[in-house]
Amino acid sequence: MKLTRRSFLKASAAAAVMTAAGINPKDKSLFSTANASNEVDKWTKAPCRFCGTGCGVLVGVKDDKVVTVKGDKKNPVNKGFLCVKGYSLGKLMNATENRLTKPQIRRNGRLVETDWETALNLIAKKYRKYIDNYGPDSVSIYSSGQSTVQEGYVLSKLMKGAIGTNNLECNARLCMASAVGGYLTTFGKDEPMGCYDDIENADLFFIIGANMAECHPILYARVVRRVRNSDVKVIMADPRETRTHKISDLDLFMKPGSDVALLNAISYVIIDEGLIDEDFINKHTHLKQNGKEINLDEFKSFLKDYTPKKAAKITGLDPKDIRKAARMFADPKRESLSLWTMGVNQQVQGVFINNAIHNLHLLTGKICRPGSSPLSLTGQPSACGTAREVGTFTHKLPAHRIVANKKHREEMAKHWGIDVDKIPSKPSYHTMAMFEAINRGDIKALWVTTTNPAQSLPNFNKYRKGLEDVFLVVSDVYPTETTKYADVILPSAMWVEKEGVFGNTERRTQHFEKAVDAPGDAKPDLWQFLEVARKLGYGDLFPYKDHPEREIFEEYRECTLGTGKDLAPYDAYRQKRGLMWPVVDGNETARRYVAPDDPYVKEGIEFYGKPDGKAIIYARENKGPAESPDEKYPFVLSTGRVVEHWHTATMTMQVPELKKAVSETYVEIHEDDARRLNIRSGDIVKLISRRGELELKAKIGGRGVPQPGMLFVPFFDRKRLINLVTIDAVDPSSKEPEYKICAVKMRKA
Ligand SMILES: Nc1nc2c(c(=O)[nH]1)N[C@H]1C(S)=C(S)[C@@H](COP(=O)(O)OP(=O)(O)OC[C@H]3O[C@@H](n4cnc5c(=O)[nH]c(N)nc54)[C@H](O)[C@@H]3O)O[C@H]1N2
Ligand SMILES: Nc1nc2c(c(=O)[nH]1)N[C@H]1C(S)=C(S)[C@@H](COP(=O)(O)OP(=O)(O)OC[C@H]3O[C@@H](n4cnc5c(=O)[nH]c(N)nc54)[C@H](O)[C@@H]3O)O[C@H]1N2
Ligand code: SF4
Ligand SMILES: [Mo]
Repeated sequence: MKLTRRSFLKASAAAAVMTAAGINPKDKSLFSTANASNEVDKWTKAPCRFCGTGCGVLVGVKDDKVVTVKGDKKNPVNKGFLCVKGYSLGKLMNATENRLTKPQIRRNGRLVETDWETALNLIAKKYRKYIDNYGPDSVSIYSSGQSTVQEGYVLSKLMKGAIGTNNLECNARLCMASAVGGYLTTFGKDEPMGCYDDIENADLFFIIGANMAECHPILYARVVRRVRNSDVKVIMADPRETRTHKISDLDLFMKPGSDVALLNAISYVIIDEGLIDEDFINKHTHLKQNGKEINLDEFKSFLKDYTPKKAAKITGLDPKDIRKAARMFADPKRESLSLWTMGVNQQVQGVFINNAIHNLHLLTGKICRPGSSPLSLTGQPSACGTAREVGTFTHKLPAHRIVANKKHREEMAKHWGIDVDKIPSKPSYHTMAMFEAINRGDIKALWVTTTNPAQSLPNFNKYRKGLEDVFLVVSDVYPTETTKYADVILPSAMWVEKEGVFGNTERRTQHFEKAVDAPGDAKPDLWQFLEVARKLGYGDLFPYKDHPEREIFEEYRECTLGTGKDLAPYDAYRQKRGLMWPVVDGNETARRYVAPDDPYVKEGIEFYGKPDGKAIIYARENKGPAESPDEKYPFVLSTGRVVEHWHTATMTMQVPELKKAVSETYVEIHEDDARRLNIRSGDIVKLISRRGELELKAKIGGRGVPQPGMLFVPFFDRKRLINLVTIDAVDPSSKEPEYKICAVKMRKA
């Protein structure tokens, strides 16, 4: 490991990352589109369409075609670099042969092409009929962290303000909900206090449950660059070895689902060895266990169940490594930055693990200063901007408001010019419950936009019937697993075929203009929503005319002012490379909760999400996963990603280089298990869980190596649906599914 680390770091950071990100730096083919040309009519700026990093892209357009894309050197996120997916955006925009270009409706069981008027009238007629006959809760919309801010705002207004139902959810439930739960419970407000600039200021990176090399390559590049300074250390906590480990100084290959035990043990050592910042703890925190206030001594005695020795039994780690990790993290000379993603969030203990990560920062006071922060990495390009900030969840209202809060409902009712009673005060269904309600027939109509649930929901066998029976509208850009079940398919414009705003991990709100026309009759999602809203008779609430994207954004912006997530006027985003909210008096905020950065804080640090300005250190027990391996199902199955593909790969499979690089999914197996079961790389094996089964190729060694007893399957392959096997158990508070852990057996097929 160390040798690779040294040689990895010796290469230029950019080249190292490109290799980790699957790009051969010498291969220029991806960097230009099929009809590449040096001549362009215009360049427009946009955030990348893929991950939540939010890299800046310059889009070169000629004759209404994207002819080239390049990294935007002026964008502080990526300073001109892009990963393999960012570079492929040009090809993606030109790969129109498989695009949906005409609306379709189902007639006598078959999907047939139609015109927009017929398709939209049908949707309005059905939605109206169900609302009138069965009430507003009989209809629903399932949206996305890839929807624009404007799309999300209109959906919220349509569902909550016009129709009067909280049946609005989005795929960020499958992704960021546990991170939201962590920030909310610990700090009283959602979203990170830190920013990417913390990477250049950190001396210790604690990367837990994140494969940054493949999933956040440009942030990984920034970490790699920082790590080349030999004093900077990296701790990796992941049960599986990944490309990200190339920079690791201390590997914690703990048992899947033992994160809380590991983190509690680190807290134990921090307190036991006197590495805490007692002044910080007294001034800025209080402690809680099971809803009751406790003091530091009581917290200490709670942690006695997690001494490194005891935790070693749960995690399978060497107690010495746990101590070492604690000392490295808490070293007063170091600024410590925690980074995590789905390895943490996608567990039934997701919120507790988030709390336990925050604890490390609160115990040591390593927070709210350059280089020290708990920075949760966001998955989708606008999971923050749209899903979390606008709030396209059942329990939320725009600008971090919640439906259960009377004042929040009143504020939004006033803002929307509606009767406050229109907005139901109780959340209805979180995502998995919504699909259960669809199964039961309680929800009769579902509109899916910018997400592909038939491939991405866990335990899909259970939810198929519902999708077959419900009146299903799907807005997408390609035919997908989900469009198979559709009654209406709406061909949609994507990325720079429309105008919008995304919000990334570091609270940076970024604008993109329409650069080219969508192919065929494809239309922007926003236009679709507004048309149907008007056809449903809510035209008065949606009066936007000349420039809907701007008018909607300004309307949304107004309700962010004074809430702590203040946005700037639309034109500021058109000009700038994004701004980090809160933006007050034209100034963005790099770090929240601390003066003078945060305009909401007068002096020092104040966690103003809590009434007393103090964050909470939680005593959280380690309970483990919903389904542990046993004699019958002896393996832990984990699922996730590869750098070349985006989720269900509808888009990345259109780019020949990406398709060729990884054309089908596989199961990673540790060599000891493979030997024992006489399985070789390339053999077809069968994975069987209590819920479903799947045949796929075995892979031993390579970019990911799970620990013995663990298997890992990327979920991008629509021909081999691993979500027939996964479990739909959810975290009891965030309702995020446990994609990372379920029990399976494996045999040669
Ligand atoms: N190339 C690419 N990039 C993407 C995406 C994509 O589809 N493709 N999607 C974006 C989105 S929406 C998201 S959410 C992010 C996801 O980004 P990541 O979370 O980084 O990616 P995953 O592969 O889902 O899982 C991360 C790691 O969790 C580990 N893990 C499994 N079980 C456990 C456990 O019990 N504990 C811990 N600590 N770790 C565990 C796995 O071994 C894996 O290495 O990526 C974003 N970026
Ligand atoms: N087994 C397993 N399953 C998982 C996960 C896991 O780790 N393991 N991770 C979960 C997570 S974190 C996430 S975020 C989800 C993601 O799951 P999904 O959201 O279902 O996956 P995507 O492929 O991103 O789906 C986006 C869809 O929108 C379409 N699209 C693209 N642009 C536009 C547009 O502008 N308008 C419209 N209307 N459509 C557009 C694309 O073609 C695609 O079909 O998957 C979850 N599922
Ligand atoms: S790191 Fe993410 S945002 Fe940046 S280019 Fe790659 S996919 Fe796009
Ligand atoms: Mo995600």
